[in-house]
Amino acid sequence: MHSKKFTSSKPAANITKLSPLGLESNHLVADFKRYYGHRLGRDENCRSPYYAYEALALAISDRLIERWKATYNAYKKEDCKRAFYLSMEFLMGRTLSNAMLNLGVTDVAKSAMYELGLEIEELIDSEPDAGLGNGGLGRLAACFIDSCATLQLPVTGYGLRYEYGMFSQTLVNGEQVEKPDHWLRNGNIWEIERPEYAHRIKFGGHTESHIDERGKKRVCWIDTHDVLAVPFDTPIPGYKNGTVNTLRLWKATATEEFDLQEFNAGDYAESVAAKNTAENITMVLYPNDANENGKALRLRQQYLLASASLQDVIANWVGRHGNDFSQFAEKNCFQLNDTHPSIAVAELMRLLIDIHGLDWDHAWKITRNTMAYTNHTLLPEALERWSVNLFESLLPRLLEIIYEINSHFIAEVSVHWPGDHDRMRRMSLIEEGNEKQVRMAYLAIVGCYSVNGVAELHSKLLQEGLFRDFYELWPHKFNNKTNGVTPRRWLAACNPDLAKLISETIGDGWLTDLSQLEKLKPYADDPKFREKWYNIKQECKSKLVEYKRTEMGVDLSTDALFDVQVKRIHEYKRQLLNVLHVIHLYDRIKRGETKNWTNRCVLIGGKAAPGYYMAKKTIKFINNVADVINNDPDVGDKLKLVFLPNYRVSAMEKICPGADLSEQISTAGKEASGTGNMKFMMNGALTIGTLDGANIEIREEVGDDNFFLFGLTEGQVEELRSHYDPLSIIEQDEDLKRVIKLIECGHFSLLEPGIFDDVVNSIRSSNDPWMTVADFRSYVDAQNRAEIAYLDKDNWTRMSILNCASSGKFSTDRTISDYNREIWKLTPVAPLIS
Ligand code: 26Q
Repeated sequence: MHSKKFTSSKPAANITKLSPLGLESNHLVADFKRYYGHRLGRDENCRSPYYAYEALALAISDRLIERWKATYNAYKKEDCKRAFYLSMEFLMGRTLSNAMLNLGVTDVAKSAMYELGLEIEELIDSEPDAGLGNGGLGRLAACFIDSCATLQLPVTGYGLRYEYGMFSQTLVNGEQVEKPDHWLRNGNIWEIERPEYAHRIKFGGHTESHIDERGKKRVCWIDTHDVLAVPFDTPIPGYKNGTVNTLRLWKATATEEFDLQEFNAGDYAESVAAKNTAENITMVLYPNDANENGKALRLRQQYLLASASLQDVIANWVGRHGNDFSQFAEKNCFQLNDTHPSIAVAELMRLLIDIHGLDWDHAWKITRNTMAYTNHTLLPEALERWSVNLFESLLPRLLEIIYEINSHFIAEVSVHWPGDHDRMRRMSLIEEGNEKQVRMAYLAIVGCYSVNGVAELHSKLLQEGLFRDFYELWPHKFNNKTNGVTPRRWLAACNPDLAKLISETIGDGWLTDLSQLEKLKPYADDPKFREKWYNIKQECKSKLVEYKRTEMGVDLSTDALFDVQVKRIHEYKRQLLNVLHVIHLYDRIKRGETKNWTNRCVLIGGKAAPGYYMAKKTIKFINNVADVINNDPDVGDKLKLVFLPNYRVSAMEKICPGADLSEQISTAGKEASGTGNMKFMMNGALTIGTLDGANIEIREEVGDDNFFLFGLTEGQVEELRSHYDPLSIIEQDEDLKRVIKLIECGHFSLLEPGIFDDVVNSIRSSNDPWMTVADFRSYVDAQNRAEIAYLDKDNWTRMSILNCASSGKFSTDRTISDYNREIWKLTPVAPLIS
């Protein structure tokens, strides 16, 4: 049949050579039609915009893929140093509009769709969010890889391809009800499965050691239950630069011999069912929930990510350099996104020693020169620990290696502080006690050459507090990298009208050099510019109102001050303080104290971890208070309180352009950085905030006159702790007393007596770690200053412009340049156009 004999299964160049795809409207229209009609098999009777989304997405994806290959080839040819961002979370949100922006085809695609009678917004909105993260840490990873591609840095993201992402939040009678997020139900056109690059991951079993032919001790990890990690790759385009990097997410599947073995045993149905054990590993994203700590499945996830990613990088290395690892550390580095992937420290040691035959010292030198760790929390209770017993049964070889790292490390400590046994106990990677625990943060610090916090204050507090002993031992390892957000998604794409005004005024250089927004500063005093700015903000507010009206049937007036707090619900973030203030405003209205009143819409959104009792109570509390206020005819437009359900990336894209006031009110010293604060600032909201996390740097950039500061400082909070007396604070504050009374007398729980007792008790307790009551007065005063400022529309707009103009520092392009200059030291590489 075939006249030609194939000697190799490798595709010939004539198969892989393709001519470049056009970026004009007619090219997109033609490709769209082909995908819609042929690939997807739809016709004019199909009413769902989802298929139109898919057809356009496929056309856009083709254009990414050709650039992806060019980037891949350039990195290969240059043999450049590479970095790998290891993260259990990549909170990507939607892809289509960002991909079009970065390819530079936003307007062309819009008119192409228009020509076909389609509204592109509708297509964009039918894409489900890739919600593979909890919040800040996961979204930071997504912004980082966007900036890496824009800066043309050879960085690959490694993560997990959860079948179910962050749960979707619904409200029933004001309470959060979680629904599974089956985001892959209709497929995912952006990913490419690459089974040929799968890796085998070991679990369980035991170790045996023997002396090899060269007299060296070798350890084998045997009788394991293996699973396969299969990569799915997603293209990550840079902004209009031809670079397309890779996000590689691992899916766990059963191994082939697992199938055979069980099949031969005769239990066909059971063996197929047992595949679930393997596939379960990447089934679901863990919510950030104290109740989920210590779960074996989470440790399996972490190890699968670390092992698969390291094996992948090493396989690549060995393919080029054989077993010569002498240059490995010069050419590779791994950034660990919190301790979640920090088992990578021990896994790299295992792979180098057990698989590639390096001796301990050589392997340790490589490990310590390739790994870098970012911390994202100051809460001691959030530091990851794993039971030694669990480790022993799941990852016995890794536990041995951790013990050996520890014994070398403790020897180092005892040289530095001879006889200081208390310090050795404090610093040990193993916490002694009833149940021995592995301290993952310490493993990360010991195994990495760089340890960073995510804002100036946070990094300082790590050195002085949580990691003090380690800072004294290795001060050179510690550094700060203040977070950022990508201005492409968080200004250009989500607020196109404002972006257009900015570009018309100062040119479009700001998109890749956000410090250029400074050029807007003189325009803050230009009445014409101010009017344009004001009109755009009002338009964004209208769109937000419209979005909420269709979604939840509430009507808001855009004349009101839009006061927004969206973030995970957590006591330290103090959504309760916000509600106390709302109740105080309500009380003022009821008392008739409404002279010089500023109408206000308070919008609060966020998910509570499913097992976090107080967070869930807070949601119920917000909804009950909202119910009373919004239905009281005395209140009318003066005050509205709305809980925004199912807060997620795509919701923030609609919310942040329409915010006037950004609530960043955590107890000082508790929020590592915050990144929502930056998105709001970039879109011209003013901040009301404490001296916490990146708020401090935001205030430094924009100036105290354009920021509503309140609250105790971190130092004052710690000083007050020993003699905190909320009851006397309440007693001395008439307004606060009335607010507490209203809650206590059941005003917001008439049909549900006592349901908010725990809420009131928590803030009245002298052990309240978040000291909500301590900041009440100062918060109310700051809110008052904001209200008065808002009455002067012109001056408010001026401050809004100055906030945006001062947000240049908070681009992840700046953050990533800092990481690169001080930690990774990569050289940018432009794609190879063949
Ligand atoms: C832990 C154990 C078991 C299951 C889940 C987890 C878990 C998951 C996610 C623990 C923590 C997280 C996420 C933390 C996070 O998002 N931290 C935030 O990181 C942002 C980016 O640096 C900062 O801006 C925020 O201040 C910080 O709270």
